[in-house]
Amino acid sequence: MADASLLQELRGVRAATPSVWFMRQAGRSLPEYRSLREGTTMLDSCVRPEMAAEITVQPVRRHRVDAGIFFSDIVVPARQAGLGVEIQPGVGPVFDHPVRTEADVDALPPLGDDYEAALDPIREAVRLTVAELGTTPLIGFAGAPFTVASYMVEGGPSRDHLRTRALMRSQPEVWARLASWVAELSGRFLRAQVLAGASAVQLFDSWVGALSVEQYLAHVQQHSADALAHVTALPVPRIHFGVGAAHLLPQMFEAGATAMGVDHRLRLDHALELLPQGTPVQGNIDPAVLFTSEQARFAEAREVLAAGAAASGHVVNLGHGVPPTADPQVLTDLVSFLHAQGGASA
Ligand code: 1CP
Repeated sequence: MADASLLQELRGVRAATPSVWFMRQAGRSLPEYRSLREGTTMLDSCVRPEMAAEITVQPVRRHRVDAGIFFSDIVVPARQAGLGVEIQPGVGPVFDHPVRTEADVDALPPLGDDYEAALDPIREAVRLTVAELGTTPLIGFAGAPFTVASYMVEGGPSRDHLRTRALMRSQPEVWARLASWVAELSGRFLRAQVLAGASAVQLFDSWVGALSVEQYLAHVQQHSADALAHVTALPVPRIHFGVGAAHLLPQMFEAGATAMGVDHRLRLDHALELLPQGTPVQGNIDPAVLFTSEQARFAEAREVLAAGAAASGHVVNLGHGVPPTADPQVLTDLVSFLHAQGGASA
């Protein structure tokens, strides 16, 4: 069977019609999500295979996007490994015991057979999703070591990731052990999804933009590479994405990506100048245009297509996730608009 257009673009082969999916396409912007989730906590919904599969398929059905993004969260692996973590509504992931000292790192659970077994509901959810999606590809994902470790060190969401960045500088060996643990945690979560049927992966290093190039190279890049190494032997494209991380694009690519996700702060043609020739890119419609006139929205979509036209492959996405307040109809109409445009091969 021929690859879906979206996978072709990720492999650097242009298709006749633009391909599109949205980060956070599942979730709170959809009424069918809110009603299905009622009475179930976010993290419990991630380990109920039927529910996770249904939530993953909802936006594909509704918006006709070209891929599903597996419904889960970057802290699900930590939870399955036995850490106390919840997603607090309106806040985000919150850990019971922040990891800040050498003793805290010593106390992290080993990632042995118990962890592999705890990933069974994830494998089952992926299998159900892939069966339901048919020819539409499923993108698996994991959080990158810096972003996941930041939640663990800070205890929850943080604006500046100060404690994490201080740990990196003051106790680099403690940081390195924590980041290695997360790389193994996330890497095995990624691999489980691919072996169960996901046909591409995205490594989310959402908060890595907080780091300088020097700090990234010294303390983070190798750990992200270790996470991605869990799937490099498998035949799936590997997208790497960060927010506000334009200054890190080449280094993030070198961590073992095959395609780069770009946020809305950097035009795709400028991103291409920073990346090795032939790198497929993903992005980067400003989520703010979901709240403007249709005319402004479609103008932005056209500009993004034009800026990506020179790439070997381009998958359209938003520059970051769908805000919970977005009108779902606006997303559906944006997908139809994009599909009506000729691709770069046309
Ligand atoms: O109750 C709810 O509905 C909670 C909202 C929610 C959802 C729907 C959270 C809490 N996570 C998710 C699902 C999720 N998270 C997905 C799958 C669905 C999809 O994309 O369609 C994915 C890929 C993630 C990944 C994720 N979680 C990231 C990386 C992507 C990004 O947005 O940068 C991050 C940083 C998280 C942490 C997180 N989880 C949830 C929230 C509100 C946050 C961010 C909190 C913060 O500001 O730090």
